[in-house]
Amino acid sequence: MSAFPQHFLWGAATAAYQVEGGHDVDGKGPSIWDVFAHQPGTTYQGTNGDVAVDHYHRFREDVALMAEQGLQSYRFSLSWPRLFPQGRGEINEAGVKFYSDLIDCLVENNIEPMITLYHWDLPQALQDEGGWENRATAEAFVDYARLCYARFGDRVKLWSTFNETVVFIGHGYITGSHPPSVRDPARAIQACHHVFVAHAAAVKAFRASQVAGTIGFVNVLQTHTPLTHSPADKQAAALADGIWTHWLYDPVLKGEYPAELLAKTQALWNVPQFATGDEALLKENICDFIGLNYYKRETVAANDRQTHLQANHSGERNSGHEFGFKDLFKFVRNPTGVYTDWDWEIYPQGLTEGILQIKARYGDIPLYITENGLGAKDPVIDGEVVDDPRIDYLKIHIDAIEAAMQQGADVRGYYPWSFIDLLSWLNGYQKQYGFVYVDHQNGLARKRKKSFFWYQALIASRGEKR
Ligand code: BGP
Repeated sequence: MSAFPQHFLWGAATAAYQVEGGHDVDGKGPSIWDVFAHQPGTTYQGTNGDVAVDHYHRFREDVALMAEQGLQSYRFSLSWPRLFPQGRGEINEAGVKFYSDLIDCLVENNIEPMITLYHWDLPQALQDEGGWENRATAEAFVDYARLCYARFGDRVKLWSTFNETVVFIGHGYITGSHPPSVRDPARAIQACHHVFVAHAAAVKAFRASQVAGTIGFVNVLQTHTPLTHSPADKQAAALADGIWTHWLYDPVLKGEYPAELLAKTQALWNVPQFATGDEALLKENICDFIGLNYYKRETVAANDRQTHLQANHSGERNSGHEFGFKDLFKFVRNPTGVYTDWDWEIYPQGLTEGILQIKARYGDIPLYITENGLGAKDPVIDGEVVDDPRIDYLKIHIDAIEAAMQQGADVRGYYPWSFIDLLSWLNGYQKQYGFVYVDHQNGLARKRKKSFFWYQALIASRGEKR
């Protein structure tokens, strides 16, 4: 008997910029990713989401595939500039219609929609006014959220506000590899604070709305293991936990920042600066669940020098460099680890450990595994996509979730990344994650991979058949 209950949701995930395409059609405004990816040298071989896999025009075909696979839930994000081309003000009704039709199509096929309001594609018009560093962006976000609750809340019960602060703030404002390409920790901390304010205010607005559902926040779950037993490496791993995890989970699950770190950032840089009422807003609007995106763990060591991020975006092993913050910590290669071609360590136990760490720190909060998957160049044999490594990866991670549930964790759903092959932000279309292959040489034709049928059988058996 598996530990997965009848009501457990077996789903899959995507995000707007990575699948939709239609970047400038039917009144959509530009997002920061549209602008960024059009600048030379920002992404792998100049790839962008202008067309992506054209889900905007082919969503009915894609939902039919989801239904055939037996998906019970589909996690996707809304493009804010498709709904508000200028970020606020005038509504683009064509954009509303697109999402409304998509939601109807899902519901008709008994697939529960799970909406992410923000998966990184901020309207460029708001970036031009300062983006997340400008508190007014948080206010615009709440108006945008209200529109979504009003137009889609009659059919959508599962909502989350933000996807992965560590990535869009960390890369946007610290490493500089995502828009708006800033490298300044103090600015990162203030921008991140406005994200927490936007989140809490959107949770408050959700509860004041008519929507009969739940709202959460999605974070990266990454466990940190010290490279050695030395006190310095142990301290480095603890710091990585503090900055990478507690700083980003505490405000949404406890309504406050971790006190020790807060004292440090305020002494160092005088951030985050709170406006009157922020503390109460965070405290009073703890979200209903947390979404966890798990791909890998990091091995951590003490570090005495600053290194700029140079990640592996080509899929050629060892083409990146180790990365760290001076006097805090660095991420290093685990000498005994098993790695993907993009140098991400495959370590399913980290998912069990991470879930249990969240439970230990935040109590019995409901959890959804909102992303998990293997990025790979899939093998093609006689025209069939034989993605056995993906099946193996997903299987051992489902086992890991089950182990956490057997130890009392309240996990309610699993959303492999991704339903369909899509654009990987900085790695192009060659880093494949999907159950469905997209043939870029043949009009973006869809093709079921081996993993499509494997997951279909798993869902039909409610997790028994792995
Ligand atoms: C997460 C993002 C996804 C997705 C995934 C895989 O951080 O939420 O949007 O892209 O990672 O990452 P990558 O595409 O870099 O391999």
